[in-house]
Amino acid sequence: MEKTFAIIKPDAFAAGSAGKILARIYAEGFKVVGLKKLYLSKVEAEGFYAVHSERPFFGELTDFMSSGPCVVMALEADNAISKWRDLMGATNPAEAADGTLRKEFGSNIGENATHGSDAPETAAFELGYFFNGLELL
Ligand code: FUP
Repeated sequence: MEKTFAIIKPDAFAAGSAGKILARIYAEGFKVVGLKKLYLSKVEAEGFYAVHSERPFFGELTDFMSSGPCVVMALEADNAISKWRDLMGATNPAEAADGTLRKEFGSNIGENATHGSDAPETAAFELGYFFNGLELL
């Protein structure tokens, strides 16, 4: 079993889509081992996305991620990292396949409803950024 880190981003949470997204997560066979609602500060969003700090969209991205509450989750499944990224779909909702979460709930490349770790190293960093060991029992 592998763990990955996922976010229901502020756009999807504000739209009232958190319940539908969680229902899909369970329907696809993930185990939810950690879950909490947070309202990130700008500094907390910058720390999370530090890997993108030199990218032109960093300011916009961290403004958006600190613009309202979100839901952070630790998901467990066989091949959870790629399984969750497949369920999310392409970064840009306009390019995401039918049936994916970003296609259904995303608006544009910035406001794209969900986040998921892209590799084991990023999953370890991101899970540790938001959850301590006791919270994932
Ligand atoms: P992903 O792994 O699919 O979330 O995509 P990236 O790691 O490439 O990008 C992280 C986030 O930055 C995206 F979810 C949305 C945002 N982003 C932009 O706002 N503009 C871009 O051109 C690319 C990404």
